[in-house]
Parts: sequence; structure tokens; C-alpha cells
Amino acid sequence: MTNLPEKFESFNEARRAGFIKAKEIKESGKKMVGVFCTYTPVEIPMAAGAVTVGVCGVSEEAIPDAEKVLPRNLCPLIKSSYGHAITDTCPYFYFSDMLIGETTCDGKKKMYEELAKIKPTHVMHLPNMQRGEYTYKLWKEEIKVLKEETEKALGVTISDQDIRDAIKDKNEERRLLKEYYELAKLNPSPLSGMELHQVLYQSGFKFDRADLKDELRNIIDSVKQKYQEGNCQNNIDKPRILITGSPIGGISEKIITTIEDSGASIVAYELCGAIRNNDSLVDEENEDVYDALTEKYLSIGCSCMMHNDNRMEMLDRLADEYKVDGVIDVALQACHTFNVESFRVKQLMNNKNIAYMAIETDYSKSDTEQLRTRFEAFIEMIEDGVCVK
Ligand code: BJ8
Repeated sequence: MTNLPEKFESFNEARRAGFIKAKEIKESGKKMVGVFCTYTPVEIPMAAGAVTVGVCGVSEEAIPDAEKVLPRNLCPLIKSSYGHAITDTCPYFYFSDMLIGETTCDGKKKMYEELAKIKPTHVMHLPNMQRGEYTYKLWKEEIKVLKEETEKALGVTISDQDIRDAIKDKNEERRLLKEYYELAKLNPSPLSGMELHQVLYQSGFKFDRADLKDELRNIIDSVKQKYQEGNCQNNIDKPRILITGSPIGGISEKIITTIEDSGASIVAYELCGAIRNNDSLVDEENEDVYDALTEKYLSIGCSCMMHNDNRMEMLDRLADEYKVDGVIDVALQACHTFNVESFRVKQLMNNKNIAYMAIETDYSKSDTEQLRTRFEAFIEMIEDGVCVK
């Protein structure tokens, strides 16, 4: 494990420390809502006074149990989430009063059917496309339905003002996260790929909103100060890499550490939990809070959308803004949408003369050395000035 500086420690441990916090939250009478996807407008459960937490599985331990019910040839994120749910080994799932799912990929949809048997689960009907008036109306209506279902499940009333307050609160967090990850635009980047990832990923497990924002402010200021003092020599002359694709929470060590050990500097994550969902804010000026939420969430560029131009536009822009030398496109095993879409990402990067490689992997460590060999070759070719296509 990369040695993270002291300031990063609390983020490094946030998910684990959050287990105890989650128990305390429940004991204090607060409600907890488990979510699985970036399309979930978390401002709704936040407006209900609930704490939201990501319940996507990130370890392989629970997968054998999941495979007693689910097929083996399924995304590890889905199997891990389900396995932890049925074995009571995810405290966040255990403490959740309600789950919010969404109709993204087929595997997740079918998992929600099973999860609904053990936990109150509301599944939002997410359109398969982002264009058109009907699509917009459908998603806006779905957000209103979510508000009603959350009220029923948690026994509360949610006003427009509650939602407005939650929008402001969440936007403040997004602004800080964005300020943080944009530090990696500096050349050389002042952050290692793991430092970048840990803060983004683990922020979701810091439940005291004020503390989270203070800690983010502190860490941003401290990194800036160190940079000004010339304290960031690690990443000089290293190829700058952007990671895109499926969520990497369950494979962060295998991917990030192996890539950086091979001599590169990861400067951007076009991923959920990172840039994909924090890049744009919810419009605080919009008088209709449901319009504001609809616009923000419907624009997220995930491969489960048909005509996923928003992801391509974002990748195109990020590659320029972060002065990227290479893109590594990560698809989790059996994640068909990201796998299929990798062809489009490859074409985009080929046209921009940016080196590109795609990998497919799961939560096991068995392919670590094989990946290392491929990453080393990729990075070496970038260093030799070869644009890998
Ligand atoms: S918005 S990326 S969080 S759906 S579970 S699609 S890896 S086969 S997680 Fe996702 Fe929402 Fe999109 Fe983001 Fe593939 Fe696995 Fe499905 Fe997955």
C-alpha cells in the first residue's frame, strides 16, 4: 500500500472508520439510505435528513456466496454488493433503512429484484437515452416519485426548501472535491494517483458534512502550500495518465499502484465518484428544484446510456485540460456497456494522438502481474514517444 502522508490518513481510513460512525448515526435516531449509482439524486434523501452511503461492494470475499444465487459470469461489483448484503457483512447495507437503485445495467436491475426481498428498495426508472423532451419529463417525474417514496419509507415530509438546502450543501462538497482533483492539472502533479483516489472515494464515508468540508479545505490548502514550496518532485517527467471506465473501488490497489509503480503519474479519473459526477453542479438559481436536479443528473455520461456523447465530450476536454499522455480504459469483467464503448473511447484518443489501452479485470488479484507487464510496456512506449493505438 502506498504510504500516504499524514493529512491523507483520515481519508485513507474513512470507509473503515465509518462503520462505527454508521452505528452511532443509527443509535442517534437518524436514518441511513444506501445508494448504488451516480444517477441517484442524493439531495432527496439528504433533504429527508438522512445520511446517504454508497453500498457497492468492493471486496472479493463475499463473491462465492453471491455466486450461489447469481451467475459467475457477472460483474464483480454486482456480485460483491449482493454477497455482502446476503451475508450481513456490509455494515452500511445492514444499517440502511432504505435502498435506492436505478435501471442502469441489466445485472444491477436483476440484483435489485433480489435485494428488494431483504430490504425496502426503491428503483428509479432511469431512461436509456438522454435526448428529448419525453426523456426529460420521465426523469423529472422519477425524481418526484423518489421524493414521495423516501417520505413514505422514512416517515418524513420533504419540502422544496429542504431540497434547496441539500442542493447547496452537496454543491459545496462538489466544489471542494473539484478544487482538489483539479490540483492534478499542475505539471508535475502534486498528488499521487492514490492520494487523488483516496480522497475522492473515501469522502463518501465521512458523514459529518461540516467536518468533511473542513478536512477537504485543509487538505487542498496544505497540498497547495507544499507545491509552492517546491515539494512535489515525484512526478516530474512521468507520463500523465487518465483512467476511465467502470468504477475501480474494488480494484484500486491493483490498478493505481501497479500503474504508478510502472513509472506513470495518474492525473485524472473519468469515473463515478470522481470527475464524472462532480464536474457539474446542480443549478442553485433554478426556481424549480426538480428541474435543477433533472438537468444535473440526466447529463451524467455513463456507458449505460445510448448515444453517450456526454462521456466523449468530457474525455475529450479532460485529455486536453490535464495534458494527458495516455488513457487506460478499465472495464470490470462482464460490464458490457463499458466494454463495448471502449471502441469509441479508443477512436477518440487515436484521433487526438493520445496513447490508449483497454483492460478487462475483476476483483481477484490473479491478473496483477499480467497487468503489470502490460502497464510497463504501455508506459515505456509512451516514454519512447510511441502513440499506442
Ligand atoms: S453511473 S458507472 S455508478 S451505472 S454494475 S455498469 S461496472 S456491469 S457501476 Fe455505474 Fe451508475 Fe454508470 Fe456510474 Fe458495469 Fe458492473 Fe453494471 Fe457498473
